[in-house]
Amino acid sequence: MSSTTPAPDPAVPADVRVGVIGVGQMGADHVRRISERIKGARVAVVTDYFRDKAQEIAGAVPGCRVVDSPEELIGAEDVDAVLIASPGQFHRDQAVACIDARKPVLCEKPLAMNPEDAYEVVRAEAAAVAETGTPYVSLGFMRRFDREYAELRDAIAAGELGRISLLNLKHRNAHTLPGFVDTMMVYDSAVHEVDAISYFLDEQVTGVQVLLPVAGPRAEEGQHDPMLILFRTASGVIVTDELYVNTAAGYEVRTEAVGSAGIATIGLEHGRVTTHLEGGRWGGSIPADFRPRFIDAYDAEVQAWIAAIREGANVAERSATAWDGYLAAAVCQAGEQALSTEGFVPVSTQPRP
Ligand code: ISE
Repeated sequence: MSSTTPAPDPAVPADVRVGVIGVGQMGADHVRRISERIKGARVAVVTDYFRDKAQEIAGAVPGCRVVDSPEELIGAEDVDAVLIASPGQFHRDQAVACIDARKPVLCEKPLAMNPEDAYEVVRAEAAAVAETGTPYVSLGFMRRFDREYAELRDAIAAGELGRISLLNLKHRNAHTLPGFVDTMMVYDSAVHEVDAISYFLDEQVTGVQVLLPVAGPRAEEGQHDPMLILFRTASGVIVTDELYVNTAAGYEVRTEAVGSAGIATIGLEHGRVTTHLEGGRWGGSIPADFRPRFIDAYDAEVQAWIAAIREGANVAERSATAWDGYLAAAVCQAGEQALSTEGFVPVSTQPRP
């Protein structure tokens, strides 16, 4: 430190040094978010399977360095907390490694690509909590931080809509990455609706049925797109979830809650509507993908995570937890089985440790 650089003020806690595993579409967005908008944190280390990409992302962040592996990042002295944004099949091992290193971790959904792996994370955290009293895992179900989701949940909880009979959900992407087959549509896309059902209704999904309509014009090999998933909850609510991941139009996520006293709809994000002065048309635009559509929810989720770490608060009280991730994986497993089964497939779960 030069003689002209003021000494750090001991009264102001240093920034949380975040290590980001995976700097593809989602991870790079989180690096920008932490670097530009999140208070009290900075990205200190990144790693990615594609080192060139990691170098490119780190190069835009002052003081950020690249390491060769998730293990090296998790063990790094200059990493206080870890954000996992790698592909879902790596999340179990990386989350368990963070728990073993006693470092708080925000793991992007899904927690794992099957309930057995997700349950391993739950068990590892339970053992760590028994020793330290501290939960370590926050799960990236960011829709819980969406303003409209929170408002709808409060309205349902307050009884404003009466007794809920149906939720009609729509989850539309403009396109998906190559290889995004049916099981990915369930574990990586529908997983958001699975968590949203518990979030809105405060109860668990007990059965799943999948209906495969006529394929859309852009369904890829191994993909039934669109797909209709039916969920049944413990109290008998039926949820319809239209998954359409190659619309080519844009990103639309909608919820309609049908109750005995009212019907509420969120996700009708129109933004600016323009009347075109020629051709007698009017219209607006559709977000390209989840990053612009849920930017505020992602920001709120990551800021809540960093604030909990800086305050020494219980991160599990500020976000979805490893247990929420396990329950979602168990429902997704029933959904995966329902892809090739007629009727509802029951959801089975392990006891909570
Ligand atoms: C992606 O991983 C996300 O989490 C998006 O929110 C979801 O809409 C998309 O389908 C997933 O692939």
